Amino acid sequence: MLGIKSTIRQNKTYIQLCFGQKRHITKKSNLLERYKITSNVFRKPKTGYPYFETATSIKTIAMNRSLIKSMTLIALGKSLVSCAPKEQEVKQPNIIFIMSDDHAYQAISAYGHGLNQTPNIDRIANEGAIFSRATVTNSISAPSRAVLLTGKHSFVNGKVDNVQPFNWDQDNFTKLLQANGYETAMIGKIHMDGKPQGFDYSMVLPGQGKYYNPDFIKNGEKPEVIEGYVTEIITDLALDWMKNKRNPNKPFCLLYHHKAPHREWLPAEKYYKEYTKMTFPKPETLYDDYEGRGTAAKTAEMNIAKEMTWIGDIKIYPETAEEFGIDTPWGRRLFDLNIGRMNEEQRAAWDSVYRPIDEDFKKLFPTMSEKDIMDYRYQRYMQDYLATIASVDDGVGQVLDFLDEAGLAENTIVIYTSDQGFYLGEHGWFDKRFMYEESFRMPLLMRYPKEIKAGTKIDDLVQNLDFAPTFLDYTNTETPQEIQGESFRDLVAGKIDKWRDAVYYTYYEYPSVHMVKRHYGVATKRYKLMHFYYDIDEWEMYDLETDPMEMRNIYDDESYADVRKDLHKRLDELRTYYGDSDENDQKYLNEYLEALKPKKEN
Ligand SMILES: [Ca+2]
Repeated sequence: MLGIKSTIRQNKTYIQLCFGQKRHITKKSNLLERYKITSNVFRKPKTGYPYFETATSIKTIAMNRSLIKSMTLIALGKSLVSCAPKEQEVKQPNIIFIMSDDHAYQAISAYGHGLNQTPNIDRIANEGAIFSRATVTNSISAPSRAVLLTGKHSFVNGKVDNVQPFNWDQDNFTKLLQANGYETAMIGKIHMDGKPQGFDYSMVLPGQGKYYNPDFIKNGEKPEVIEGYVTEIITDLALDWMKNKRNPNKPFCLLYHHKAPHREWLPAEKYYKEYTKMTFPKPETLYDDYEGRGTAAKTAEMNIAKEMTWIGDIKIYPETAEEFGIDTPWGRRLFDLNIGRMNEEQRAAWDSVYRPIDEDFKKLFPTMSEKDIMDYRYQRYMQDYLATIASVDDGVGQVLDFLDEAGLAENTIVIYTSDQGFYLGEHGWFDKRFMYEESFRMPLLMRYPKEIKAGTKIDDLVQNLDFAPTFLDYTNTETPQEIQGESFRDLVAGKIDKWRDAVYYTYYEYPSVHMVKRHYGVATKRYKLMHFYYDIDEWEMYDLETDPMEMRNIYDDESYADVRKDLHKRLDELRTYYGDSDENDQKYLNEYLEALKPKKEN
């Protein structure tokens, strides 16, 4: 068997060449000297591209990659394989990747917004690191999950929106971990059709999944109902896999993915009893009129007062909605799909709390002003949304406790994040999709006692694009050249002081529910430039330092002319670097519009 493998020890890269059972370990610098190639080829650069620590142009990098590929193929008989993991010098770490769905960073107490308490999730930050500017590349569920798995932008992995299918046959990081001796599992919400590939065990919700008595698909088989509350079930399944189902002799990687707090926010009994009595502080932009922004913000349909449904989201009973003429077929359908799934006991408990709320609503509604409706809906939204998070936090606590009890805490990387951010009334909105800060940012907390100091705070621009290469780095698994993210292992360990200075973003799902227009953009730590296209052609630019809530589009402000010019340049560079283009935008638009066409009957 032939193979090459690079390892980093004491900041030096060693290249391990394997010829059958014989190994030849050499310093990377020696090998590089022999083949006259630059160091960026072997390990992806640690700083923000297109600018690297060493002054190398994109073109040179591409040439070098091609050179090393040729060299490798010739020297190794077209076989590029990792060395067997048996002779590891260091025990490989386990990974528990916890992802919830639509969990806003504003709703994690470690971020200091004062809305709710999440002591267990906070523990990950207190004992490890918290990231203040972690962002997604595309703020919507399934595309974000595809980026996580592949380490590639949406326009490269093909899953640009919730409509296009995900191609499971392409490489993903858990397949690579499996090849490197890991046992892998995916438990909870994956939100992509087809049997998950790259997992020794999968137990996933079909589609969005249900809060009460949900169906689960085990290893791609027929869905089966599991009685109970979804967040508690997912935690139980994750614990059961770690305790009883996995091979204890292998390192493991568990994707423990919650459905909560996704719409329509049905909490567990213990928490709706508590949270429906609470009142929450309102964001300062709750009554935003969208002046100062472009057409996209004005025409989006995600306003709490206007676009939430009384029955589905606010949990008004259908007969009450009918009485006031605010009933909709969609609301009724949601009621049947959600509350209609409950068993007698669950339903009786639910009615004991939500019936009295409904009775109060009947008294209030006839005299409610538009502002009263916004206030009422905001409070009801926060009560249910935050109550579902309380169960997620409990689950995280159980998992952390298990790691302590099993003696696994030291050698396990624990990450907490969400598939994107979410609006909790900022700009009057719920939902996500925009490159504006609340949906662009995702919460990110991470613990790994061996390498990360407790209380670490990272303000650099990391993305969900970086998860795959980061895990491959931690596990000493070769990172394929096609992966577009960067490992943030050394960044979070405090070993480097240079990092990328800008990130790239794309969003495609339009026209669709919530009507957020197609756009792409670039963000630096301070500025953001976005282009909304297809049925409009508008640019927006924001200065987060002077305008953190992004209320004033400064694109046409001549005092920012130099900044605008620089951001355009960075945007062009990143589009070129990642391989995106106007042609790509058009291609995905055509495919989307085609998929929306009604299917002709035979
Ligand atoms: Ca989501």
